[in-house]
Amino acid sequence: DEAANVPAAQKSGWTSFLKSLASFSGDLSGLTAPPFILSPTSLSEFPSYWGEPKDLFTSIADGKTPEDRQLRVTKWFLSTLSGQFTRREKETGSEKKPLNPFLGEQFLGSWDNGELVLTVEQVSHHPPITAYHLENKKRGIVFEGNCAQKTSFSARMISVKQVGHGILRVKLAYLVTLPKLKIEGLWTGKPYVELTETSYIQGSHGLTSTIKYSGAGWVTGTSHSHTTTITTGPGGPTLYTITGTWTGESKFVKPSKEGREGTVFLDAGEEGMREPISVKPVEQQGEYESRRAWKAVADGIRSGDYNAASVAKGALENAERQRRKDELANGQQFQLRLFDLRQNDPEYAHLAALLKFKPEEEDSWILKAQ
Ligand code: CLR
Repeated sequence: DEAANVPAAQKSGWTSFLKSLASFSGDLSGLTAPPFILSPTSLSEFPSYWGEPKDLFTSIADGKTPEDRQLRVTKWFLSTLSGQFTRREKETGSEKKPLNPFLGEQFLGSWDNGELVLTVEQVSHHPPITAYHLENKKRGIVFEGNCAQKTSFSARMISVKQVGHGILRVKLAYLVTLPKLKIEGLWTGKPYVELTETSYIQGSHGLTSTIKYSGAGWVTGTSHSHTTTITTGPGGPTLYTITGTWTGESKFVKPSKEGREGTVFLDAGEEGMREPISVKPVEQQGEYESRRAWKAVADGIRSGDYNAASVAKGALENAERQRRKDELANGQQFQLRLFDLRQNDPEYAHLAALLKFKPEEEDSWILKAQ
């Protein structure tokens, strides 16, 4: 029996779900999955992973030189990955299908008593696009961006291309591109994420971090591996090389400056380095805030009352459809509440040009917090 992790009563549902995947490409949000694989958390909460290594994020502002800052930005980025891509599976035994945010859904929270603040808004429902803004005003540091996913299915895996990018500003600006992911373990009913290919961090001063991902049975044979170089520009001379896993330890290796070879750059597995976001109690949240809006659905999934969850989900989705119809009938357009859409952002164009990176059509705009 291959699907050992699928509850007996849901095996046929899982099989037809996998079949529907095989003939599918686009966004996964529309697919109906069996209950055991549903998560009670909305995708609008995911940008909080960027803020969890809060001290590494804030300390980017302490960087003294462009090189020092490039190392700090790279360290913070790498330290977010195990939260983003392995923690859910570690905690619940498998990756699950998050709730699909409604248009205008918000996720608001903070760290350090409101010093580091996260603002998230779902800016498109079809296709799903999430905008986020993470800021420590006191330290003058902002990370802002948008994310969407393009999924396809092949070789028993879901491939997820992340569309979107973030820009980090702390005196200088950094363009952060996002890795592609593969969802493996589908046949056994225990999906998990592996990262593939390459992502970049391009500084406006010219330095480039190139992060190459590999997994088990690939180059290093170890899952969740990366090799990162910091160069004077795309294809330029290498200042630092860092290798290891993005869930555990990474070390400087040859070639690196200043005799750092062999020393530890980051231990992403370190206890207490990532802190979950603080969010207001549901009763005090606004009507568009994620956990308030999805409460009945999430409660149903958590307690195993999938019928209640699906009734609540249907009610929310119908109300949303009705809102869109009303807007259409009144000749109105949905107004974003927390972000503004800007076409052809010059800062992004400049950074992308430095990276010799051709932004994709759907990614040539940026969302800025209002
Ligand atoms: C969202 C943006 C975050 C990084 C991130 C982490 C995990 C990804 C998620 C993104 C998008 C949704 C995702 C998830 C892993 C699994 C889940 C791809 C990119 C899919 C939709 C679940 C499929 C599960 C089926 C097998 C049921 O910054």
